[in-house]
Amino acid sequence: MNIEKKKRLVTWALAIGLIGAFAADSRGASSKEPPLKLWYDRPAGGWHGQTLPLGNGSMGCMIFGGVEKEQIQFNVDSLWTGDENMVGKERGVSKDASYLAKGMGFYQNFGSVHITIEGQGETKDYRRELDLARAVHAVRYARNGARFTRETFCSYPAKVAVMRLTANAPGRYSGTISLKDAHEAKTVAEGSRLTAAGALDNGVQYESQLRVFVEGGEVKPEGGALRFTDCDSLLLVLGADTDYVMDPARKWKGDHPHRRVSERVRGIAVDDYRRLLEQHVADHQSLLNRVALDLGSTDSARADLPTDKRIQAYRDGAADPELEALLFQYGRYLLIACSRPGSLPANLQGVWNDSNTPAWHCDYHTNINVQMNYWLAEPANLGECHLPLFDLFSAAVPLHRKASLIRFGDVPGFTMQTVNNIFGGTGWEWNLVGSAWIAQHFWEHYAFTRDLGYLRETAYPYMKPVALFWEHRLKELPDGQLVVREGWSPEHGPREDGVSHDQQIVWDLFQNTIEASKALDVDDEIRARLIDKQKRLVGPQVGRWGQLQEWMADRDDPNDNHRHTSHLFAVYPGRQISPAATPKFAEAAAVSLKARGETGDARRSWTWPWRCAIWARLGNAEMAHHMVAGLIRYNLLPNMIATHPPLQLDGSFGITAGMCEMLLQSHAGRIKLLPALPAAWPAGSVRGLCARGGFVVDIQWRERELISARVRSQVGGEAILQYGDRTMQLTVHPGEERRITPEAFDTAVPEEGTSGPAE
Ligand code: FUC
Repeated sequence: MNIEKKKRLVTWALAIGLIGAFAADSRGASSKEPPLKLWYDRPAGGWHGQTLPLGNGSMGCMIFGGVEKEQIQFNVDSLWTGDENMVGKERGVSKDASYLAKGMGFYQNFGSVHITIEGQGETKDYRRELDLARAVHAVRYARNGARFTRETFCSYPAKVAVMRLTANAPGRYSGTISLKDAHEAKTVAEGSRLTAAGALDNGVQYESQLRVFVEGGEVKPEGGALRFTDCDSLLLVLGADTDYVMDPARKWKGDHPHRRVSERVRGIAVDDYRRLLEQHVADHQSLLNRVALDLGSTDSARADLPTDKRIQAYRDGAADPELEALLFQYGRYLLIACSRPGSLPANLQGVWNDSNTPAWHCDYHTNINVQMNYWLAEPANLGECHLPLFDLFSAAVPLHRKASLIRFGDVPGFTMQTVNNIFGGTGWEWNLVGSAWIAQHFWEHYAFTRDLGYLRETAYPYMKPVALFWEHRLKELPDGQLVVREGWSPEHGPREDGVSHDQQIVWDLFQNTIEASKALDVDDEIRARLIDKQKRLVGPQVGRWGQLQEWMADRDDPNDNHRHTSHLFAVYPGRQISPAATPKFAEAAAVSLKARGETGDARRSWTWPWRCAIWARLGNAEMAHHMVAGLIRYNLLPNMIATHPPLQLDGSFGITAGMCEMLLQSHAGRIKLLPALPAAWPAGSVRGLCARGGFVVDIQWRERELISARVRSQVGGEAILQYGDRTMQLTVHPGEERRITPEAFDTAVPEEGTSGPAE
């Protein structure tokens, strides 16, 4: 930055310091967050891409919003066919789809609630919306002289979905309600309750119950359904569960869900709606409101368009920073809706699925997808939502260990195959570095929270055996260097030694395990061995056209637009390559990424977010933003969920993570403010992003320059803050918040702290 620019920045920062502080003080940073609503002027025409998602971690609902026919399709995360899939494991490397289908099983559709509403006359002023700020879905319309409102939410504290139908005139609701089980279990109607219970072929038992309360009029059973007549309002309470428990020692099976589901729907009365709603909104906002993002405003005519038309306008070239901010918060909203403490982790479709044979089993893919689902959790201030990932993968360790012994002989530790179910079952192609990539997540939760108890009890017990597996399995080359044997650059290329993706993940695993053992002050000997082995790993290599090689042999094709960018792991989500510490490799990574292009196979739900984060780490703000735009242009459904196709939630979660990397980075021993701020976001603010070391950061900027930042920490600590090419040393005491203005940064930039490889 030249001196003139710096002076202007300082004067300006001082001049508006007061204004900045004023705006910042109401909610910690600017409170100018755009409305967080998706809305449509017609009901969903079909489930895929049009219905709107609600969820409470375990339970997911997709709402259609029809006027005469409403439908709530619902799921519970543990309704799966399949088993521990041990037979498959004996086959080792296998592409046999039939074995995959058998033991792997599929995530199942649970069922749907259908409401028919009798009435005549033309429908006017129809609107359905999803309010991300409250996690409430609403349908509004006018008909036959009355205004109708329908609100739905899915409550984490109450563990039920709730729908309330009201009108501003009495007696307007007559019709039927039915509960359709997706496995054809019979629905029993009794009083004002519908119950459907059954069991899957693998023995998983499940039950759903719907209770209906009416005001005015009456409700009574009719066949296997309920009929309501002349009601002023209706309240529907839906509970559903299975007998799954996340415990292999109990064969993944607990009590029949009947009692639990009955209790959930029983405790509720007709006038409980307000209480349930308030409790739900407070719970949701305790997570959602931690982060606010303002990327600048959109022309109001465009911002007011129904969301599907607004996405189309964006595709046609209209700038819409508010839509980009909405996309950011949607990723956070969706993670809150499908991954809460006690639930299973988010699968390929989060928790939303209307099929009993969904694409890719709707599973946990460990070669990019499940990891990308969780990239946002820590930086976007949703650390608790990360926990279900640790729960399931920790519970699966005995199975993964058993499978690894069968496949690899007498090895320490464990790894897994590419696809994983909820019973510790794993199938299709050994993903040798799968467990090491999952181990990175265990480490990251500690890196962000500095929770030593968690590191000791949860993370390190997972990381250490994985590190031992790799210590044992590496192959020594004649020159003493170490390679991963028979690896695979995911879904791209043959099995061979020294694949870059594998080398980089093992490097990352060793680095994290070394740091973890140091933090816990344990396993000195293992640490010394890992330090030695990490140094001897074959490192990144620059190939003949200046690219970062995907394999040890220099055979990358510059015209290859394959979707995976596995050899760029070291840039993101790894930390082995960075522009400051390893500039030549960073340059080569940019050459490789550029060559992958953005057409054909490069257009997938998850390709844009990964590339966004990599470009952000490489400091290329415009390319990072181009990736945000690419996702919106080519891979967003009308309901704003990312599509592979079909819908795949990794893209929705990943883009939030990528945008975090554009605004704040903390992987290289320092906290970088606005490392990749694009021209499209000249002024704005973000409140509540997390940085490694236990810091929470707010940033305000104007004319693409920092105005002020706030850094706070519950645990306290020291950090180097960087803005542009200037740094400052910061100490934050536990519970303290520090306000920083641009003039606090010194010009001197100390060497960036990293243990990256020599170039
Ligand atoms: C990986 C990817 C595919 C898809 C699948 C679910 O195998 O290569 O593109 O996302 O996961």
